[in-house]
Amino acid sequence: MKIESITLREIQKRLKSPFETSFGISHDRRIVLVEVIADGVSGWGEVTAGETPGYNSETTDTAWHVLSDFIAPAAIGKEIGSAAEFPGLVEHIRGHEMAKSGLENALWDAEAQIKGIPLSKLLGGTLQEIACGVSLGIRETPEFLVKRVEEELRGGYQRIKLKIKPGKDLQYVAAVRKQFPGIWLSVDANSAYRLEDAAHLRKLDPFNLLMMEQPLNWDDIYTHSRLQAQIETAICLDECIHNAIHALTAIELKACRIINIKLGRVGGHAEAREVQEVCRARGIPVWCGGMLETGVGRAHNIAMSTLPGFTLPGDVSASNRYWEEDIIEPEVEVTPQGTIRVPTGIGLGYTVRRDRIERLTVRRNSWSAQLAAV
Ligand code: OSB
Ligand code: MG
Repeated sequence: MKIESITLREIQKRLKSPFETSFGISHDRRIVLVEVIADGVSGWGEVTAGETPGYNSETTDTAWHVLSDFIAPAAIGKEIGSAAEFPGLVEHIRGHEMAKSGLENALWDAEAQIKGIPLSKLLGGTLQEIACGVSLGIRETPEFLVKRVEEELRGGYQRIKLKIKPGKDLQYVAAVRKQFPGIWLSVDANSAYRLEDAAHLRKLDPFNLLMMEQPLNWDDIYTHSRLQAQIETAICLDECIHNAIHALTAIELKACRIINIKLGRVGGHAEAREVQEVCRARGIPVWCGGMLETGVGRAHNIAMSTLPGFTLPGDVSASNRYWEEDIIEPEVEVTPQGTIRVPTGIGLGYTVRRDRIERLTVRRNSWSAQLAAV
């Protein structure tokens, strides 16, 4: 595959409703989309960085900078055997996994189209339908949250995840658990607690949670191993796991019993597949996390979720939970059983709506192999 052109676009798009986590509130998204032309075929990827460095160290603007000044110049005009070789082109750039993932995933989409197969098949996926859960932001009161949970369960979702932070945890979990004793319920703290909170976090044990996601510091695997030894609830690591070696470290240290995989956080499909394999070989369930993506990122998440290690419902849910109008067609829909049917068309299996993207674009930058060669 020859990387003939790369185009970055920043689009701005308002979420239907604000989403509150322990690190802040997200409402107006600023999203970088990457379009690559390889062997004459156009592939799309999404950079999942947030507007602020509250989840990890990347932001929309750091991704724009690193893609524009380092990643695109390193990749333009290069010939690679497959998208799986892309990480080799950007090995010299430390970190910035979300920025790299935007271009790598666009190449995976292009390669699947060149080969005339769905992206899920190119990745080695086996599922035809994936199980869906939802992630619910922090609410004003436990009563509001219970109402939201009820709506999502009515929509068929198989697992409910509640965002928590100190002062907005026990009461909320207790209220939801009381109303819905039998559901798959989990919590996500996005690094809001410390090891000294172990006795407090142990109070969540009686609620029979499926998991507690990333309670402690975003880059600290070791202290999670200390916490896991003190609580019954299974810890799931999100922020801490940037690659397969991190996953192996966490498993061997017994820092978690479940891992969430996000394409952007691990740098793209190639590394995500490795993380999945490390976990699968050791009996650690994985599931696909979400970053409030548009349809482009969502379609990549769906393809990844078809790999055999993805045995728990993910955070990949319907487009209309996030957007008045998505940038793909058809939009991502969820069945009454809380599943998404994996598209069977080539590449992402959804049509990217260029007209809508153009309307939302606030800046753009392009590289072409001919110009790079001159
Ligand atoms: O930790 O999973 C997270 C959103 C932004 C940043 C981090 C996280 C989240 C979510 C939302 O939980 C998942 C989604 O619905 O896309
Ligand atoms: Mg999380």
